Amino acid sequence: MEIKKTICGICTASTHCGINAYVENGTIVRVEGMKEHPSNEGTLCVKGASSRQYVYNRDRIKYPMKRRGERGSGQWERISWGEALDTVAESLIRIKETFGPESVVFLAGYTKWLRPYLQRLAHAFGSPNFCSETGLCYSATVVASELNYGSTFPPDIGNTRCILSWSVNPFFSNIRLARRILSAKERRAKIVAVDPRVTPLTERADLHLQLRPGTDGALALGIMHVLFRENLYDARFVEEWTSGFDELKEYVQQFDPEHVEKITWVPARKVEEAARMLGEIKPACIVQSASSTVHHTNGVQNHRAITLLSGLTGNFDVKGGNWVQPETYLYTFSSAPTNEKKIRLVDRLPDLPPRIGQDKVPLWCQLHSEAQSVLIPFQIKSGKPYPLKGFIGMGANYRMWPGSDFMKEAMKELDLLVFSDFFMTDTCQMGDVVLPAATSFERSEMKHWSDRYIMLTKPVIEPVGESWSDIRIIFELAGKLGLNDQFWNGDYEAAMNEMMAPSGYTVAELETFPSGTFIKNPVIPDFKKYEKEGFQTPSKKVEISSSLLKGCGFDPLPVYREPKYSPISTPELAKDYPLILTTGSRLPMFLHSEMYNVPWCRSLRPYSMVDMNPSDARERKINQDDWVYLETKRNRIRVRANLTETVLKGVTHMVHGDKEADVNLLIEPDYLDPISGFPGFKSLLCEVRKISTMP
Ligand SMILES: Nc1nc2c(c(=O)[nH]1)N[C@H]1C(S)=C(S)[C@@H](COP(=O)(O)OP(=O)(O)OC[C@H]3O[C@@H](n4cnc5c(=O)[nH]c(N)nc54)[C@H](O)[C@@H]3O)O[C@H]1N2
Ligand SMILES: Nc1nc2c(c(=O)[nH]1)N[C@H]1C(S)=C(S)[C@@H](COP(=O)(O)OP(=O)(O)OC[C@H]3O[C@@H](n4cnc5c(=O)[nH]c(N)nc54)[C@H](O)[C@@H]3O)O[C@H]1N2
Ligand SMILES: [Mo]
Repeated sequence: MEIKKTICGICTASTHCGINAYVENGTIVRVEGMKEHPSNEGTLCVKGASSRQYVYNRDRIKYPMKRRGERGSGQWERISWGEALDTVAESLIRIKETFGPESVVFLAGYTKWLRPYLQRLAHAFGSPNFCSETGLCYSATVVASELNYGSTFPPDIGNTRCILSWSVNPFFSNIRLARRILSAKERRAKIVAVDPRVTPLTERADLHLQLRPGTDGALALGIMHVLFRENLYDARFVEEWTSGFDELKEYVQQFDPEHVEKITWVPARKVEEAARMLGEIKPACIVQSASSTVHHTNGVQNHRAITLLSGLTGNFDVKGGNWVQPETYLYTFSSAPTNEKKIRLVDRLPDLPPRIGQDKVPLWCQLHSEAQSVLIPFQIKSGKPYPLKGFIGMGANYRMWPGSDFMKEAMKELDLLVFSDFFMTDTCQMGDVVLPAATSFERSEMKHWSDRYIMLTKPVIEPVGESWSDIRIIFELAGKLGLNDQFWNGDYEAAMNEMMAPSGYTVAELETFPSGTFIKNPVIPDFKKYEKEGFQTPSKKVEISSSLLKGCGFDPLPVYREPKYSPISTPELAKDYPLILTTGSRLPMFLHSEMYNVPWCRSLRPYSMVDMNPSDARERKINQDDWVYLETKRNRIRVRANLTETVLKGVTHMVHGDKEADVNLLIEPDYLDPISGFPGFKSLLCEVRKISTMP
């Protein structure tokens, strides 16, 4: 038996735990967390521990396959890789000649590792339409902080004395982050947690602000009100480095804690307490969610208000506060610079036709170099501003979209649907050609961690069936499309060497560190860089009043507006649908639509459930585990009731990605934030009705 080093590629790019794979006769017989890896130091969560059931799952796609008969009829014919790639390349060239290269969409789902090369393929082919899950995850938070500060600013948790955790549940979503927050707590850092639900983090916090979903902006403005009233803000920073402060001060007059309590349900004295902790304890940092605050129709403006708290309290770009660090590779700062942007061919975008969404969410497109995936189904249906005909999806899942049935129907109108995935999902079932992808255990990839750590993995087993790594699929397809010269003539090692060139590392050197290595020459940014360069905004200042928003006809201040559907904005609707619905809070054993087919994970939640407060249940004569309809104005799904005090009275929660009860059927496809195009996944109105006779 050999112990081989690799990573778990299942959850977030910032975690990806180090794994020891015990391999016997070419088969993984056991996995454990890698002790020497700084990301997890020997630990693994339930998903990583279930790796064998994931890799050797009976749903794995084993061979390239071509559709026989009607789309979606489930009839497939095994074909060779050669035939598969020829078929796809011929169709792509035909579509390109008839409709132009822009009519092909290249989409990466949740998986990150293949993105630089898939975006390169899209742009080299001539299509501006590379897109990903960032159309509804993370990027809107980046846009919000760029509007304010011209950059993002990750928290310096290792040196902080106070953490304002604004809608993160790392015990379920990111165990690496959870461990770092716990270490800070051991050093007696204070924790203020903002979350509408009770979570393992809020239980460990010094103060929990349990707000009504979607009212984050009002809460942040309420905290500002107290900071200004009690002179707890950094007047020198404000004076020297911000524009629009006086208008903001005037605007937040109305957000006194009592008024804020009415909007957000957070007791006034807790708003005051939070402001005092944030204003008085230095340094303090904000830990932001990758998505919860921007999964609202008012998300970008709410998130702007939250992030402004950092500058206003003098915690921006300081040790132990939020520290501006440019991403080095795939959304992570490792201190080893790479050529990622260059390899993505982002600089070609201005010369390519407009991206999907450039007409509808121009500001988001200006600040984010992808097409807006959420808007794909609208463009398929309308054919405007130009038709879409082909779709290459790597790890694509139509249930990601709000109004998932709308996306599914739209996809059926395309001429070509190609998917690569590990598993035969119901999205793959709709395809014309399906390609088997290799998991992190079967491929070689480069990884960066913010612990200033880097690793180049090697396959620990032969690929399952005839699966290939996505990169190999991309490189070979590029060859068939006549783009070999832009793909290092098929040499992945040469590509990685070019990627890593600015860091001074080569593949050959990294191969000598099978479990990875701390960066030898870290490039570490200073603090308070703005003192030399100003901020990367048009005015070089912190734009409390945003010139870019103003230019696009939006409110320049981070004003608070109610979610599009709420008891306050739509009281009539709230009569029929009196409960607030938030969706998609993470569970530790599932990842979106993934892990439901992995027995250990599934056993922890064997059926679909909606979380509701016991008093709401009592009013509806609903008991634990009863079958109910979870219903919105648009649709209903059948689930079982889970009675829990983790949600407030009046609030319900349902996970997303469960194909037996897809909550995205309940959401209108155009229930979106007008600035980012992000869906309002987390502030909806619903009702829960007991099913008395089972259909
Ligand atoms: N196990 C597991 N881990 C994951 C994922 C997964 O599917 N499963 N997904 C990954 C991905 S893509 C992402 S984006 C991250 C997300 O990571 P997190 O943001 O940490 O996790 P979430 O559970 O989505 O959201 C955090 C909290 O936001 C709260 N919340 C809901 N609505 C609101 C609101 O209106 N305001 C505020 N302030 N809070 C609200 C929820 O109650 C929840 O506790 O997790 C990543 N990690
Ligand atoms: N209602 C609601 N909807 C949501 C959310 C919510 O909170 N509420 N959250 C949103 C967010 S933040 C996100 S990030 C999205 C995520 O949504 P999706 O991108 O749909 O996420 P997954 O279901 O994890 O992954 C899709 C597919 O990728 C495959 N896959 C995984 N890794 C690889 C790989 O390396 N190669 C290939 N070829 N395939 C791979 C998986 O098997 C799976 O079939 O969902 C969004 N949808
Ligand atoms: Mo996400």
